[in-house]
Amino acid sequence: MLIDADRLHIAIQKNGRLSDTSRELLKDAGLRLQNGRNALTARVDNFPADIMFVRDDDIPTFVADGVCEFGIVGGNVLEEFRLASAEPAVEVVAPLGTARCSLKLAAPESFDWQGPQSLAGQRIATSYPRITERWLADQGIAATVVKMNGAVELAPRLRIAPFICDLVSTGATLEANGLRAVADVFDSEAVLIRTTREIGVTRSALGEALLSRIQGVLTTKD
Ligand code: PRT
Ligand code: ZN
Repeated sequence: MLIDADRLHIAIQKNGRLSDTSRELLKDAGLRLQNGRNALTARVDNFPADIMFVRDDDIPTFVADGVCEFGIVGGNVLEEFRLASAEPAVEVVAPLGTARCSLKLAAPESFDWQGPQSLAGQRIATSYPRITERWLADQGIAATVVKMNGAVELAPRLRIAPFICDLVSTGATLEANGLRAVADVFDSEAVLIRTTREIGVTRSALGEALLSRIQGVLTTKD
């Protein structure tokens, strides 16, 4: 797609826990999307913007690279991206209050947890290695972090690692896998992000207009 200088490009998750609320927010802000569910992009027919439907993990990169001026992503994914980048050219412009969850350290239910020192020299499986490593450093604990891209809660059973650091909302998944949360590592919610790259006068003005519409929606929801 041609990235034209007089339109905004907004990245949202294609399918997943952020998709419905992201679409809803844009709709409540008055943006009418032309394409249906299965398209990879959608033109907005009453505002100069195009929507890109992507994997959530790609959203911070797209916004930092300036491919999209705006994006909606989980604070956890954004934080992991920031810790991985030398100069992450992205800023949070609005916390959205949706997709709330916490990255938690969990141990087998039967484990005699004595506090973070119980992790010394142990292995911890997670999809968020940098956030986990930062937390360990803050606690002054040396442990081995093992990156998994999914099914992290299976790690103890598969003997990959006795501990995990994973997202929790209800806690049902931990319980179903014989695990219990022992420490809070990072609290997350969906956030609206904007590129800090130079985007020119027209798109800057469009960005301000979009942001004020979104802030209007968020205020009425408070
Ligand atoms: O395909 P794509 O890469 O785009 O999506 P994804 O599969 O990586 O992400 P997705 O849609 O599962 O989650 C997107 C974002 O939603 C996450 O990055 C978080 O910011 C947020 N979120 C909120 C959650 C949860 N709640 C959540 N509960 N993400 C994942 N979970 C997992 C949790 O890890 C557990 O395995 O859902 C499972 C159920 O949780 P419990 O505690 O309710 O049992
Ligand atoms: Zn993802």
